[in-house]
Amino acid sequence: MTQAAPDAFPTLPALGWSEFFTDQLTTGEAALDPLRIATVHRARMTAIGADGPVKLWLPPKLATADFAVGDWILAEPETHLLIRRLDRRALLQRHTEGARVPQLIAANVDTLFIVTSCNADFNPARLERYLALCNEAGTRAVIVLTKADQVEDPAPYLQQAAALQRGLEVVTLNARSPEAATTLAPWCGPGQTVALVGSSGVGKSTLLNTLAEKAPGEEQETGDIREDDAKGRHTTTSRSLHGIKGGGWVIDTPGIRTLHVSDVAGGLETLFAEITELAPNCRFRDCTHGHEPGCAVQAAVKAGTLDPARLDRWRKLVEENRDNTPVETGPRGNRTLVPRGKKW
Ligand SMILES: Nc1nc2c(ncn2[C@@H]2O[C@H](COP(=O)(O)OP(=O)(O)OP(=O)(O)O)[C@@H](O)[C@H]2O)c(=O)[nH]1
Ligand SMILES: [Mg+2]
Ligand SMILES: [Zn+2]
Repeated sequence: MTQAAPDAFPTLPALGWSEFFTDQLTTGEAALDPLRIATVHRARMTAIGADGPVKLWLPPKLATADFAVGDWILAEPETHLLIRRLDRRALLQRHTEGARVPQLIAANVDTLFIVTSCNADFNPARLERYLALCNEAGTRAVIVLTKADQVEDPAPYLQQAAALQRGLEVVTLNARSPEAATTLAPWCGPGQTVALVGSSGVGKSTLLNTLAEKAPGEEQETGDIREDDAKGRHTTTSRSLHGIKGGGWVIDTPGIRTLHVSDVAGGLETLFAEITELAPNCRFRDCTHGHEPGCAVQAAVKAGTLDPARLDRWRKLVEENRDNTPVETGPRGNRTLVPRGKKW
């Protein structure tokens, strides 16, 4: 009753709608409602439109697995029957062990907040995996270091994270404190969409509750972590979209156990730009930067300008990506998975 109308009824641009989506509409679709997917469950989906939240009806031929939180769809205004999904501006997805189709993390995200904590969760090799996935999707990445209030000095974590990719933005915060919203404000605001990803227990849902200023009872559930290794208990089990108090939208996701890389060759090139840029100076065009003579990358390691641990991690990710990525065989677009050595 006391809810302010502007919050309850966002305009389409405030919801993230842009010309990219308008351009996809055909004349026959003018009477349909554009809606943004807010939750995806096995048998049901909800969306948010200019008139607030709605429950969608799915025609039998459509499966919820084909939709991501953040997607724009068109629905019939009266019945909320889903007609079709609009093309995505960006899609964050990952390949999971044993599954043929990738798992959709979130769609039409402007900024991905890769969340880790100033504790035992912090792991440069794991963060690099998230960065590769994010680069591949063409999405801006920000590393968010939570639990800064739990350590004397968060600066060493910040420095290590900032070194993982050229120009990478890193922030430290206390996800429980309202100040966290101010720290993240540069990436939020009307029309902006951010998503939270990371291990279980790093504080994604805590941060969401702070950003959305959720009232008691409407909060995302949070869970405590194990004392010994800082691991969470996988409290959040589905993805969902929520309004940020100062404008914009935030997507909460379940904690990821293991992030495999697949189909992210371009993302790895950006992540490891300092290695990518040295490669043309190697004597051999197909240099593996191992023991070849005239290797510019090995020369950089010897000169102390490239961390050998970073080169080891580059090699591991490039090999894993090659092992897991389908290769073109035969007609264009006819992609099959050719196992090479170790599989997942
Ligand atoms: N002191 C402190 N505690 C935090 C911070 N962020 C999160 N926590 C606590 O860490 C625990 C885990 O937080 P959640 O928000 O449930 O973590 P999550 O990332 O959503 O975890 P999953 O849903 O399991 O993936 C809770 O007890 C939070 O109160 C922080 O910045 N500082
Ligand atoms: Mg959670
Ligand atoms: Zn080389």
